[in-house]
Amino acid sequence: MSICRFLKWVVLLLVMFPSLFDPSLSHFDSAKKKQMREKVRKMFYHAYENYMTHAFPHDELKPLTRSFTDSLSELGNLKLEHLPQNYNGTALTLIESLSSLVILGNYTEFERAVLWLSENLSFDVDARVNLFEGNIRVLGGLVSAHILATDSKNRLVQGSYKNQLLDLAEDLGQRFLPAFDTPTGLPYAWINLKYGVMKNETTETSTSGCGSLILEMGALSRLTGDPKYESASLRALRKLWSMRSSLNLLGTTLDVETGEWIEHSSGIGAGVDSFYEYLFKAHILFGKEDFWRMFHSAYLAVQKYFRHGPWYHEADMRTGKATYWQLTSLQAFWPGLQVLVGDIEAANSSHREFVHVWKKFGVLPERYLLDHQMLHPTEKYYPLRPELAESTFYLYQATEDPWYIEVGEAIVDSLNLYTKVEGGFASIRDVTTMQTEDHQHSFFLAETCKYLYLLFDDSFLVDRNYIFTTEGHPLPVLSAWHERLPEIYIPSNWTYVKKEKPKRASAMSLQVCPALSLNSRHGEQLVESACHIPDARNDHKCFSDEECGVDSTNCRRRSCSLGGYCGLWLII
Ligand code: DMJ
Repeated sequence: MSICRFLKWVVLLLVMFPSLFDPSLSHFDSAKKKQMREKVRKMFYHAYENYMTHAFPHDELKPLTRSFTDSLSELGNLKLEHLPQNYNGTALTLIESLSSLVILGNYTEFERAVLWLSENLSFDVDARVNLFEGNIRVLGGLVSAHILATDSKNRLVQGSYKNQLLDLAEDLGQRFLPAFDTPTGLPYAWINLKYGVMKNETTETSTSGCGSLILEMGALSRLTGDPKYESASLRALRKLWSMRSSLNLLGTTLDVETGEWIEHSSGIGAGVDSFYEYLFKAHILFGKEDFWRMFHSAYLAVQKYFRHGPWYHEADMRTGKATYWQLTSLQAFWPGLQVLVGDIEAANSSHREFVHVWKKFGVLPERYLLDHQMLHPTEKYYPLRPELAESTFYLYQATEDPWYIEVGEAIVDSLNLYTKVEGGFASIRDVTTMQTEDHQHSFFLAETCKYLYLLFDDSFLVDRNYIFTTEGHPLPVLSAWHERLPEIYIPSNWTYVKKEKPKRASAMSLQVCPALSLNSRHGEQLVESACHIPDARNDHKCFSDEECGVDSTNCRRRSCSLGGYCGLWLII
């Protein structure tokens, strides 16, 4: 080939495949991500279209029998035993799909869905709804979709949209308020959307049931200008926080009338998980110092009393003594939260353990007994939960380590292999037999597919500053919603992290271990995570002490062991 012809080929290739010559992204990586993104898109539509065909406007799809369940009234109760007779659903899965449709770029379907809901949805229904679930799935879905629909950048819904989703959200918020009418301000766990709190309603609720309302209710207040939603959820959160022990630990269940703890043991999983998440995310969204202070103490207490290496067990809030040594699939969200905080090394090491368990069983079992190294006898199920995909997405955003893409691929492959059926995606009843169950949970569309898609294609986040609610619904970080927005807090949102050198992990970490603040090189302030270890190598191993950062529990410098692992053992 003549030199001229060769150069012509090079130019042609450059024009057609620019990523071939992009040193930051190999062609292989970008092609792989594109291929995976398309696989996830197909998964989403397989789930969505089956729901629309066989279940809509009911709540959730039963993919094996291609029928439906009006499960909103029993959410939070996996057995769905007492479904009411005269409630016909509120299109829950459609509401949960709205923000995912936008992220997948399907504005036409988003607009169609918004208009349908605007004209047909009513919450004047005789359905007893779990306040926590109703808040994160329905209120969060509507508020987020309203913001996406009206965002001046997007203008996703043309002409005929007159804030109906916000009106619906406000109507729902009003219906939630009677739940807060207790002597403590802690809300009842269950509320009938038509009749309010039922006679003889249980007074038992969970920590997350009281502490995970502030993002959605706060956003509703900011959007409507009516402070009562934010006030009610804030009062509940403050009361809950006042019930912490001297170790800064909380229990799992409590009584809303008396304000007494019922279950003193707790961890970072079921019944508590999103309480921690919302303290931190409320700080990002609303900027209040208070949220940060609560989160900071709570986070350090978790690291001190629950963490055992990469694992998190449960402990008694009064003594800090370990109670249950169990891994639960809900705990897998924690590394994602740690990425937001800037504790990347801790995030990476526990994420790896969850991946190990996922690979061992093919999916994550609901509960695994760490002390006996066996599955919990009755909780062997996997209901299409998103948490591992969520953490994988956050870790990839923070590190750009291609290993996380491989993890995402493994998750996608197992979901397609074990849970995909002709009529949608089915939950797994027992991970040892992979027997399926007739339920496609709405969070599969709101979260599982969304986080997997964002892992492979984050274009939705470019030039946007969003945080995700615990149900995966995006809310914008707006200075107008901030009590106080000092400059350093702006990059605390992880969307900023990836644009910087990986060493500038998160401004938040500065506050986790404030004593070990910054080095200044070339006059530039490095906002390096106090707990950060560079995570760019495939084997995740360290070569020197400097690479190991600082332990977030006690703010001591970690060292690199002979085997190449970071830890505190050499300096204790
Ligand atoms: C989701 O509904 C939310 O993420 C919630 O906080 C707990 N987990 C489920 C899905 O597993």
